[in-house]
Amino acid sequence: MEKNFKRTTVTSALPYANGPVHIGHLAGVYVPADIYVRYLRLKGRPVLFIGGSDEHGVPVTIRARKEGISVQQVVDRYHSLIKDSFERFGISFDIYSRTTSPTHHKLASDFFRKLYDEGKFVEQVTEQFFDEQTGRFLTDRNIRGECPRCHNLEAYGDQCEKCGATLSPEELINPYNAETGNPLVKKATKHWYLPLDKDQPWLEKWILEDHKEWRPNVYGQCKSWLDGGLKPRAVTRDLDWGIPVPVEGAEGKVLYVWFDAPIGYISNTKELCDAHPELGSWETWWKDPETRLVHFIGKDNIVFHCIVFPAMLKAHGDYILPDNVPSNEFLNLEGNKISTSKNYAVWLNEYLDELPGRQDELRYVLTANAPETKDNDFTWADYQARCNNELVAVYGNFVNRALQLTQKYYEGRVPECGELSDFDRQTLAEFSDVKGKLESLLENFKFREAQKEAMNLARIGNKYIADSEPWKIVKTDPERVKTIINISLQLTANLAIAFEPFLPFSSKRLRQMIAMESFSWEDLGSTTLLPAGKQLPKPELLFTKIEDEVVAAQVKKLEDTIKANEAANYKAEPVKETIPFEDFEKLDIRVGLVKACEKVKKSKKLLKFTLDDGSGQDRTILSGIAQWYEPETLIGKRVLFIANLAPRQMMGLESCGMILSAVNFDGNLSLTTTMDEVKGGSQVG
Ligand code: B3M
Ligand code: ZN
Repeated sequence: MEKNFKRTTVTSALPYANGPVHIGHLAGVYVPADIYVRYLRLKGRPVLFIGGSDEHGVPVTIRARKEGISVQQVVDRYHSLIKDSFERFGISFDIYSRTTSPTHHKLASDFFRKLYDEGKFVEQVTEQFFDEQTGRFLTDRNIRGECPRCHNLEAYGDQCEKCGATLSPEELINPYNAETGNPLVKKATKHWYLPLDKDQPWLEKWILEDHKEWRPNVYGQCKSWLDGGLKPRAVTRDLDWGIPVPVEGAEGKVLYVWFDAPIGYISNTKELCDAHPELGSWETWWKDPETRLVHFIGKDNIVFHCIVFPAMLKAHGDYILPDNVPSNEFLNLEGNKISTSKNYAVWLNEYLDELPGRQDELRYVLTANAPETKDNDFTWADYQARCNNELVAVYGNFVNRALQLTQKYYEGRVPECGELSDFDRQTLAEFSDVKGKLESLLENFKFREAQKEAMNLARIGNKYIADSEPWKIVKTDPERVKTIINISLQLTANLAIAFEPFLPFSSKRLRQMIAMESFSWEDLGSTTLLPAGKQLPKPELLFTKIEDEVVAAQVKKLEDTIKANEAANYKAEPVKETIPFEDFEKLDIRVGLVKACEKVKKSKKLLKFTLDDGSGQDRTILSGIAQWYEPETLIGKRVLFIANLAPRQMMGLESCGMILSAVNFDGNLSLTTTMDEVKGGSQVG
């Protein structure tokens, strides 16, 4: 149902303040939200863009205990890191606040209390796992124990990572606290539940009938929750970090993080509007039916934004419900899952430091490859290819040609546009419908397609200059060349507008290069943006290439992380069966001095060693370590070898013995040697 709204409240998921923001968050939530908001602002539509950090919940408390600092210190650190990175990256929030703010504590607490007073919750006492030594109740993920199926001793309360079984903490044998190792007991505790089962009928109508336009992934997830039948959900927890439950006798209990966090959107709007009366009352942005509410989120947050939060808003009364919840799927990284706990990610703060001034490059690639309908993969090779082949070679190249020719032929002054040829008209016609196309894509949250359309403008421009070849006719038909350059400059000005929501940094630079002081979205498609005679400053390059070394360094960083994780998780193979000493004595291990070493022809694996084994005669041994060592570098080294192994034929050569190497956890081989100088032929034992 199309409705005319007067204003839009845009929220983006509040990231947990337990680590920095990474490209997965950006692609899923913040870049699309920012594109949308920038577009609405350009259109002159009233909009607020609300962000903030989610500073409650269990993960921040775990991080604090691990690092031996207070939870407040953890959230302070990550809140300012995240806020600062978003700012540097051009995510144009109207406010970026936090859920530890006094405004939020009061608003969330009052929200709960109103529902409580009106009897909207059900109270229930249940038995939960409790650690008597720390005096804490535990969440499923913090409980470990023996898996009832495969007897893995480290299964989690919700899942066994060894056999893949989905578990509940009750099923674990000998459950213990994952952090402290303490055994757990069951203890009764009271909590407040939101009876979602009662909301089922109106939610079904509101989502399944009235919001068929929601993205299929969002609609589908809602449908499967609803089909499964909604159950009451606890909105309080036994925890000492969070917003205290404002009810007598609820000491030691706080609001569940997923109860307070979405209210954070409202609190942050209030904080903003209270400080800026010109924006009107915060209530207009949350309660007026003529306000459109849009939540940008990742796919793991769908149920909370489409079912739980609307049920809370409805229970409270007065509030509007979201009109759309554009949620993306996940972004992977070089074929692997992005993981905060495994430190496997491209972190925004590091990207900004390591590739300074390249915000738009990342924004471009994340949108071009956005996981709008399915999970997608970010690779550095694709990043480089898109930057170099699209931003530099298409957009940058067109702009640069238009501006350079203006300098060369007209000393930087915009030439007059003369009579149009058929080709000019055809080019301008291709151009004129771009505004409509972009608008319909952007309004329907199809950012990937929309950015493609904007890039298409630059392709049209490139083709226009290439086909009209002004450099060939500049002497013979100067009037025609003026028209060609004029049109190219008008197209350039259009690009600065079309790309503004997507690539705000380069758009701004481009506007400076064409001395365009003011502009609006409505100008898009116009061919008279730059008046003839206007003096343009000296142009610079809009984009520069991403060099191979830059990409190689980023790929190496990720590979190093994977290796570090593998090393951290490495468990040595179980020791083989015990043998008597006499069996060991049968082996004759010795030191050999490498006299010569070379590659074995036609073999990728083998090196041929010539050893001084103390016998006065050279000994030849072939060893499969060519992948790890350059043969020349081994000459003069002492290696350990088994001297009494029966000779073997390999690649037409006889190998007399076996050189010993250690096999690292990652499969890499390392030759063994002695600490001190030892003569060839010395026995090892
Ligand atoms: N902090 C979860 C997340 O970052 C949560 C979002 C809250 S939005 C109200 O995925
Ligand atoms: Zn198991």
